[in-house]
Amino acid sequence: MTERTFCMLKPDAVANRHIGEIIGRFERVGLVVERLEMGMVSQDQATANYAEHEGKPFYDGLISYITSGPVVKMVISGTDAVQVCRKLMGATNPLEAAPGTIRGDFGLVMDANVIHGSDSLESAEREIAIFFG
Ligand code: IDP
Ligand code: MG
Repeated sequence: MTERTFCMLKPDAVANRHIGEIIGRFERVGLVVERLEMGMVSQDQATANYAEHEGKPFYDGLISYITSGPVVKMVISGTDAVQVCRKLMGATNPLEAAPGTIRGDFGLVMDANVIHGSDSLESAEREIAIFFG
């Protein structure tokens, strides 16, 4: 099924100049970058996006990290886009992310794990609304 998902290159990916290489991986498998915007994540967007993690030990660090520098926000579409993006991203912890995945290849630690991607169609709809209105 054709789906739309939300992906975001986190501040470390932008700071380390990996924008082009990472977006290239999505295009290489045949997904389409429908919308793309570079900019800062507002406090409201950060707390809305990560509401499910409120109260966890890493939450405050996560919010300050995601608002710390420019990110690249994207709507990506294509067949099974949600699952394909998650597969390309790899496991949350770069230590466990397989080589060949985005987090496995561009990340080192959980605190700066390169990329965010919606985990379901429902999350995708919600997150696209948060970041693109
Ligand atoms: P996901 O990004 O793979 O969907 P989630 O469990 O939804 O992973 O966590 C959201 C984000 O919170 C992660 O991408 C990571 O940046 C951060 N995070 C999750 N667990 C930890 C942790 O144990 N320590 C530090 N940061 C974490
Ligand atoms: Mg998640």
